[in-house]
Amino acid sequence: MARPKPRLFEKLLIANRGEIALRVIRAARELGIPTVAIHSTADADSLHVRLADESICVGPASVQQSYLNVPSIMSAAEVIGADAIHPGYGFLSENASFAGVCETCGIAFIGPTAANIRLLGNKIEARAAARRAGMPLLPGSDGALENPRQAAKLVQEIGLPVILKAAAGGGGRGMKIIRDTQNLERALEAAASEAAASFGDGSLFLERYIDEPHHIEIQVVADQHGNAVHLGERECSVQRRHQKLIEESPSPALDDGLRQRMGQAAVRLLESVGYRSLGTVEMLLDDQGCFYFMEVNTRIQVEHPVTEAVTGIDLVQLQLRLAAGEKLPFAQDAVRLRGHAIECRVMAEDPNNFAPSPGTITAYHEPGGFGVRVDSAVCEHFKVLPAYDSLLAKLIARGETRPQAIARMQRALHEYIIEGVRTTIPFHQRALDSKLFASGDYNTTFVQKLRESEAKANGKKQASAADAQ
Ligand code: MV4
Repeated sequence: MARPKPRLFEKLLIANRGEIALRVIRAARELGIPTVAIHSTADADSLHVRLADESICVGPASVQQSYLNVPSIMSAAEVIGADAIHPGYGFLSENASFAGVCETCGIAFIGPTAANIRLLGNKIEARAAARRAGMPLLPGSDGALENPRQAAKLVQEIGLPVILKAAAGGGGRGMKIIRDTQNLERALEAAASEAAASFGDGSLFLERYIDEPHHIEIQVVADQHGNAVHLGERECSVQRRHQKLIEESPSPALDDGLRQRMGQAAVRLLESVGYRSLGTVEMLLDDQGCFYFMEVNTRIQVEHPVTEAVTGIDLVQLQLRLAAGEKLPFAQDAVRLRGHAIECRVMAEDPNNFAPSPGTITAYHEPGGFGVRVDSAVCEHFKVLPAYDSLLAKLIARGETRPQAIARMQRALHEYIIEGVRTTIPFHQRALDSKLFASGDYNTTFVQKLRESEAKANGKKQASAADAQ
């Protein structure tokens, strides 16, 4: 009788909620790892609590007192005997001191080291590491800006427009585009004080601003033995105010040569800093096919399922194995990207102005069928609470080709029934029906261009309706 393989971990605490908590529970269960859900008082009956092996309340509804409450979460981990914590995304997932507390307590943080997070979470340090690793950078300041005179001299050398970014910012927070130098000094002061107020660090850097770029990210996986591999890219240009709405892999903007160059640059950067776990290197791609480093995300990302769909790799199970010290089970030349995947983020928001739409879901039916995946924690009588983010579900459609993936996504969007709150489903239907999306020739101006084309079409309709009267 073969002895049962030892578990990777004795008990995994998931320090998150919603669909990503469910995602981690599913991956852990298949690996035979018992799971513990933490929850706020508002989430006592939620699906991730019901599907975990154990659960423990860590505080009241407010995130500061529950999902961000490090003393309460660490006490829960100690009391329940967890030897590993998965932070999911958001919340504490990129909090270096939380990762450090886990390391100090001898609890495995399912992610990179605290040192990786600290270095790459500082955008100035990350940019310096990217430069040392030979990754293309946009012309910009070498380190933090010292004073307005230095900034003005740099702007003269680089040329307008430039963008000011906070070292402790990221994901669009703490950014200011400068298109003329009239009020450069005032803009610097405002950006520094906003950054100090928001992030506790007013350090700024600047770089040349690319108008209308593609926002491309490369998924990298790295073990604790110095091996790192990239798993292709995700096109993330369909976004509004830095909130991604639709992602796809592969990107229609990349050919194999560009994919290889961007992937190798991303791997080289993360290898150079001794990175471990999953990591995503965000890059800007201009209309000449040149790419530039933007930032590194040191967590599993919302949009990881599109990479899973085209690689066949369960990224959360891989992340758990890597955290337990296993070596990467494949080398770069074994990675095969096949087919095409699209993800639509179904948010409880108005489909036109994206205003949050809290409330109780009164009717719910998920799409399904071949090539359709729904990652969601919505269940009967689900309450969309203003205290938490508005993501209801991620709808992923996979096809052998991009047109097939689009058609499947359109079919799935029309099957989705969600009543009681407004959702972004009508936005996704319009986006996937648009010629712009079908062409694949879009960038970060997609949402604006879609709106313009709809206004034009409506204008024509109104004009012809007026003519018809
Ligand atoms: C940029 C950029 C153009 N030029 N940096 C940084 C955070 C990330 N989420 C978006 N970021 C950008 N950095 C340079 N030098 C364009 C973006 C960008 C963006 C900027 C403003 C408004 C929407 C945007 C959407 C995607 C990317």
